[in-house]
Amino acid sequence: PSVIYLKDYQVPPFLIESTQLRFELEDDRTLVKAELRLTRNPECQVKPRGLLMHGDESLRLCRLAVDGQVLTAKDYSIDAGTLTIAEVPDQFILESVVEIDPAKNTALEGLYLSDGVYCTQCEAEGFRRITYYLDRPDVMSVFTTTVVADKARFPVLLSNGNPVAEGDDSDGRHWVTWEDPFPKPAYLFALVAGDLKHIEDTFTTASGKQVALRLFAEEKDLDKLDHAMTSLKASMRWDEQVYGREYDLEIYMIVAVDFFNMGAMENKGLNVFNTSCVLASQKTTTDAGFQRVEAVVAHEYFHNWSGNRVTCRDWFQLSLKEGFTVFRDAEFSADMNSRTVKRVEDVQLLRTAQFSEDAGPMAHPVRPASFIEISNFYTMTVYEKGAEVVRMIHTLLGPDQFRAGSDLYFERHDGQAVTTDDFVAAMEAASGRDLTQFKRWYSQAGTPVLDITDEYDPSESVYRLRVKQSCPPTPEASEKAPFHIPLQVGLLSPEGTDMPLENGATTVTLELTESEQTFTFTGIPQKPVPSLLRGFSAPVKLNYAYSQAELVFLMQHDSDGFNRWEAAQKLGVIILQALIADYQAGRELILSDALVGAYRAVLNDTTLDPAMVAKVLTLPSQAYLGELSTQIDVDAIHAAREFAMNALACALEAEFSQAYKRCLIDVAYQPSAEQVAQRMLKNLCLSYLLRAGKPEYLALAQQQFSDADNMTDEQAALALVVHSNYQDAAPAMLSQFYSRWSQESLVVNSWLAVQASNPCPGALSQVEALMQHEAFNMKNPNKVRSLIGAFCGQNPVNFHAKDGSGYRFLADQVVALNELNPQIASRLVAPLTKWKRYDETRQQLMRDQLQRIMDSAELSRDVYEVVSKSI
Ligand code: B3K
Ligand code: ZN
Repeated sequence: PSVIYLKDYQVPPFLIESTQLRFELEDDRTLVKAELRLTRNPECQVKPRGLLMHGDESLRLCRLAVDGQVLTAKDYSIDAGTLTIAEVPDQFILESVVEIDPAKNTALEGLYLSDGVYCTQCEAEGFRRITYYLDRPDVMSVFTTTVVADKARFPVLLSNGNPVAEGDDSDGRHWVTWEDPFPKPAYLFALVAGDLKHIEDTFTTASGKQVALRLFAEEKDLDKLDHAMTSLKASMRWDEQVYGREYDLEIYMIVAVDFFNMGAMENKGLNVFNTSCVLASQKTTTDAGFQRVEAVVAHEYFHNWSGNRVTCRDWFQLSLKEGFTVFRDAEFSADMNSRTVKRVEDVQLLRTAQFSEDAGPMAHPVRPASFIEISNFYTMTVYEKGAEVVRMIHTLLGPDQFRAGSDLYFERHDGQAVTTDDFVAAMEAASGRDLTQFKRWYSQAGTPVLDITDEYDPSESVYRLRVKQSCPPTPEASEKAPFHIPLQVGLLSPEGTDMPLENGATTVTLELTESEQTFTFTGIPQKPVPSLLRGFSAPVKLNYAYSQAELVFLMQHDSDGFNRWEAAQKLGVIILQALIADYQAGRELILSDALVGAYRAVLNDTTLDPAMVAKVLTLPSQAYLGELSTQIDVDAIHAAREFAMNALACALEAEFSQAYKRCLIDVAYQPSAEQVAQRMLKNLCLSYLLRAGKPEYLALAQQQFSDADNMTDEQAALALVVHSNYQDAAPAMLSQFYSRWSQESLVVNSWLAVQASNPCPGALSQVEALMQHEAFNMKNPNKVRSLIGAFCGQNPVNFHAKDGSGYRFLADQVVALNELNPQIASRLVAPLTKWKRYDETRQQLMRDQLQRIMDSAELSRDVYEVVSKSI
């Protein structure tokens, strides 16, 4: 497979002014007729005689004509992935008819069938599986699409834009024509046909335009669409208020499908969603699920501007739309719920999943410089780190200048396909700031490390922070130039109050630009405790030698909510790292009083947000502790955490029990921030209580399981018991849960995931057995993620079993999936690629399995790229 480089970018020689498509959906094939108005691109220097189009090998060409003249085999050539017409005029109509087979499409890219519903996924390069085309984002065209199908079985026929005509044919078939007036790249094309039902609402935009909102699903799921509708309307209002962006078509549609490679897709006017990101109901969906629906609905809606109206020039610019849109959806969620909780959750994800990507063989900059398969670059780095980069611009510019920059960006580039440089240029122009050095965040991979020391001079009342920045080597570069890093800082007095700094502000943004810098604070009357990297103002690792006492102090007094949580995490890290070392050395494990005392104080403080109490009382995760280790000792980390949690449970049993009772809710269920917080703390308390060693707490969990009127409480009780020492109680609860929910596919997914992530011995054979269960389907990505993905990603102790059984299992599944669905196969393989982080025996076992995959027949580009780069 060949490597594609950003530096080789060239403007397209041809443009497509208009695209007319006609889909005839038949049982054993689909006919796709395309009529494209092509013209030479005036901006292209070269004038090739011929035309090169993208088209997957699976297309069966039936007819090809230029300006009505049918071409014969001598006029064109077809090879793997392209069709070349030897000679074309400057402006012409290209007609083609191809035959495709959606029913056989298990890759779920292009046009495929999801449980009897036709749907499409074209980003990034799926459109070339539908017809021959210039399938690149800088070719934007106006689309008119007619869909023809059997009326009884496919009553609903949808595509992008507004419906303009429809009719019935005499043979029981019908058709609908859709017109999308906004030029778009082919990756935003969508088509849906099926027996779907919908709910409907309207939205009136700020300028008074009426928009019809229609959400489609199978009839049995129609009662699970209200939350998505509420979220959609809230997103539309928020984008008007915060970014001044209005919706632009007469109709906005969302369709829920069960077979989908990722969360959702922002096709113009016709989003296609994984059911897991759009359906929600009290009985079947957890609070986290509700929040995910809200966030993903918003994310896809926000793409209408950041992605669709202004799109990417090429796929190296993917973060232009994804980083910005993730930042936008994160701010939306923060406004709708608790800002601090949202920030904590995002940082947890970034510091585990993204930092480990940045430290692994697939590390790449936010704007990658090369790729083999673009599908492999829909990553935590492009999305989440990309969002952090936009957040840093927001921090450096402040909200008003950032908004001015965003306005200018949309004004300058509406209807264009542009680059991350264009985005930054708009921010620079609107603010007058020079972001030249800042742009290194787009081109250099790796997680910067800040080493900070300080000194206080009482005679001069001066406090100094010395900051060194460095960045480890990554595959694209071993030497890194210094980053421009906004470091938000506050100083706490010994009484725990914020000291006034510049102009009386209590938080200042230090701008790091050099590898070593000293920042001096004058007029500091006493030695302060620094609160560093407030709000996690940059995606970096920070080292500062806090004492345990200082961390407890910050937990109690820091005015920055994020850093109060961070202090608890840091305290947890220090204590757990000591326990890990004790475990490794065979010493007795003893829990520090400091942690018990700090936890007790937080648990007894009823003025705190219960969600933040729950976050603070959750020890650093296995994944985060692994990420912080030079060599990951899975068993020691697990043992240390288990010991600490058990000891905390015994020491604070009474407090946990009281807090559990305080959090019981006696009013009707709402997925509101307030109730979500109470359930979160309640279930955290239950998790500790189950470790206190008293059967009465098992009874409490079982009672919560049977009495729950919502999925959050029901599922928490199930997972906690299944993962606990009460192994005898688990099977009955699991089978009760399954028989209750066997008809709810999404709930069954959580049932699979609870078993797959069970740290108790025997999880692998359980997973293998479940692969034969009626509930499992290797062709459905949600099932694969819930079972195989959860075992390999969320069950470190079992996945990393010393006999290599977990690794062998994963390699088997990757080989099987490589044929069915390369994108899913390639995502799944990630845990094996991190082999360098483990002990020598495991390293060898993991590499053996990577090699086995490598040696297996016919690797897809997706799997080939990831495996070859990590061996
Ligand atoms: N843009 C899509 C992701 C497409 C992934 C293609 N392999 C979803 C999103 O980020 O909104
Ligand atoms: Zn997106």
